[in-house]
Order: sequence, then structure tokens, then C-alpha cells
Amino acid sequence: MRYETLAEDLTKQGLDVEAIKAQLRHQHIETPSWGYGNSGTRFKVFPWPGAARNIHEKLADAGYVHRLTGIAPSVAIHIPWDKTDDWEGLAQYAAEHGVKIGAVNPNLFQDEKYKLGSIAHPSPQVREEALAHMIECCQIMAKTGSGLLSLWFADGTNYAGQDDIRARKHRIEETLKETYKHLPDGARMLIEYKFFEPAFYHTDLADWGMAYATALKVGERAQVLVDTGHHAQGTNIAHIVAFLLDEGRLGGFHFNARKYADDDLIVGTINPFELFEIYHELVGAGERASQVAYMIDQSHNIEPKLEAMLLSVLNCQTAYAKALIVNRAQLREQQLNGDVLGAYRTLQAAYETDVRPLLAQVRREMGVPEDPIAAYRADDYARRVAEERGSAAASSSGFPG
Ligand code: PSV
Ligand code: MN
Repeated sequence: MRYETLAEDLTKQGLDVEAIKAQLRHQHIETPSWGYGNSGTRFKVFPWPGAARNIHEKLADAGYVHRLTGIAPSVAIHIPWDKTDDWEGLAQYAAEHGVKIGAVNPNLFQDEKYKLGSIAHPSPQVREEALAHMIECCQIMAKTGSGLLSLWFADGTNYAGQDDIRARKHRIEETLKETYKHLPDGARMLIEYKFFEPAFYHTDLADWGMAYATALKVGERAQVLVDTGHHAQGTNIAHIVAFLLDEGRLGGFHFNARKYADDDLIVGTINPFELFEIYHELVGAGERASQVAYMIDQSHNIEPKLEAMLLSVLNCQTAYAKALIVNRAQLREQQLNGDVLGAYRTLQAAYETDVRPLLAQVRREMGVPEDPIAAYRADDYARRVAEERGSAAASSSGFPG
């Protein structure tokens, strides 16, 4: 279908195509620095020729992804993986590549001392050190202009009785309240949950309810981060999203796809309808969703890094476009009339619409390639970085994030 025909169809349904295109032009997906370096599973890291070896190369790659898509203008960093001694210089370097530093992620899971946890650790000394690291990250936020402190804790236990679960809960609340005081003005703290791994008996912040209850105690600018790979099979993530949006506590996402557990696959590859359901709730929430941070958290084992990241960004764009063309007036009527299947089919109609001509038009208007992946494949960026950087087996993170 040509763009004009699609636009006409949508207009006939009462949709404002110009407004939809404007929303698509303003979409913002943050890519993770760790998605550009070599990573893998705990079994093996297969080096990709040209994979970024340091934060500067990661930012350059992120800048390239943004140039091709126009909707990936910021990069999340992980500390200490991306540590430098010149943060202002790094922010400047990012700007030269057309991107900004986004969420700052303290690493509270890879140090020897965190064997029994970080902010829930029984030892006050270890908790102090974890706090100091989070405060350091708040300082990095101030220096780089980042507005998000993104927290995930591997804390938990492997056996019943290993530690006092309620005492651990109190330690977490205390340490996060203390951390909150150090956030730069206006910045937010995002609290990510995950139901298992690496802890297997209990994880201290295992689900959205625990993250939400903690956020309520910590302060107004503490919110929940939903990583789409961090739920038990069958969990209705769109429902969690709608609930948190309505409570004003949905801080952001870590998008990725999964078939089994925390697989960290390319966004929208296993579960495109689920991604659409999530975007449908976000679009439906209107202004309430305006502060949500859309971040990708994926790591690659066998995929070429840049193409994998591009595909994730584009799959988010497709899901958003499909959610934007849902005929909401019709849906509302069907909902009020108890038209169960009519309502479902309204969603299905949007989901099954081929939005490629709409997206090609948006990209033309934004001055980016109509088909960013074809442009990437025709370009010599990947070949050039492979020549320049070679195949470094070392990984900045072998952690299956
Ligand atoms: C943990 O599985 C996680 O999702 C957290 O967001 C980490 O920061 C990330 O992966 C990278 O290990
Ligand atoms: Mn995550």
C-alpha cells in the first residue's frame, strides 16, 4: 500500500495522521552502552569483529544508530564498565556524535564483596560501600547531565533461612532513602525488579509490587523500571504498565525479548503482540506517559551488534506506530457496550496494518534513510570499524544482562 492510501484510510477512521507522524518523529529510544560491546552467555562469548572496546567506541556506535534511525538520541551507561576520569569530556564526546548520556546504572553485582548482596547485605560495611558507589553515580549524573539513576540489585538468597528477609527489606529501604538525597535536582531514581537470577530462593526486589512499595517509601521521584524479560511466564506486562502509569510510578523500560527467562534477545522478535499491547497502554495513558524512559537492555551472543540494535529500535517504532493507529473512539464505544470481540478486533486491525509506508514517510520527513537496515547493510561503517577495532575477545560484560 502507498503512504497516501494508508493516510486516507486512517483519516476516514477519524485519526489525525499529521499528529501521529509528529508523535513518531518525537519517539525516543535509549540504547545501552553494553549492547555495543562483546557480550555473550555464561558459556561463551563469541567476539564480533568491530565490537566496541570502550565507552568512546560505544558512543560512536550509538551515534551511528541514531543517525540511521533519528529516534535513538541517548545512551545508558554502566559504571564501572564505562568509567572514565573525564565525565564532562565524555558528555562532550557524546554530543559530537549526536547523542547524550542517558541513564546511569551503578553496578552492584560484579564485585567480590557482593556475594551476599549489596544494599541488603548483612554487613553494614558492604552496604556503605554500595551506597558510596550509588552516590558516585549521582555525581556522574550531575557531570554528564543525566536525569536518571537506574538501579537493579542482584540481592537475594539461595536457601531458606539464609538471611532474615524482613531485615533485608529494611536495609534496602534505608540505603535507597539515603541515595535519594544525592540525586541531582529534578533527577529520578528508577528501581528495577527481577524475579530470579542470580538468586534462586528469593530475590529482594522480585516483582513490580515490591519495587513500587519501595519507591513509595523512598520519595516522589522514585519510580519503577519494567524490564520486559524479568517476569514469570504468562505474566501480563501490559497490565503492570497500565497500573503503574495510572499511579504515576512508571519510570521506564528495559525492552528486550524472551522466550524462556531473561533471554535479552532483540526487542519484539519473540513477542511482537506483547510489545504492541504495552505500547497500546502507553498511548492510552496520554500525558501520564510523558516522562517514561524507553530503554533497551539486550545483550548479544551471536548477532552482529549494530544490526541487532537497529532492529530493536525499529521494532519499538513499529509497535508504537501500530498503537498510535488504534481507533480509540471506536474501541471506547465497544468497551462500553460490552462488545468483547469487537474491541479485540479493533486492536487486531491496528496490529495487522502494514505501517511500513507510514514509517517510510516519517523517516523521509526526518531526513533519515527510509529503510535504516538496508542503509546499514549498504554502508561501510561496520566494515570500517571491523578493520579499525579488530576482534577483541575481551568483553566489558560477559554478564547475561
Ligand atoms: C539484570 O538482568 C539487568 O536487566 C539489569 O538492568 C542490569 O543492569 C543489566 O541487566 C545488565 O547486566
Ligand atoms: Mn534490565
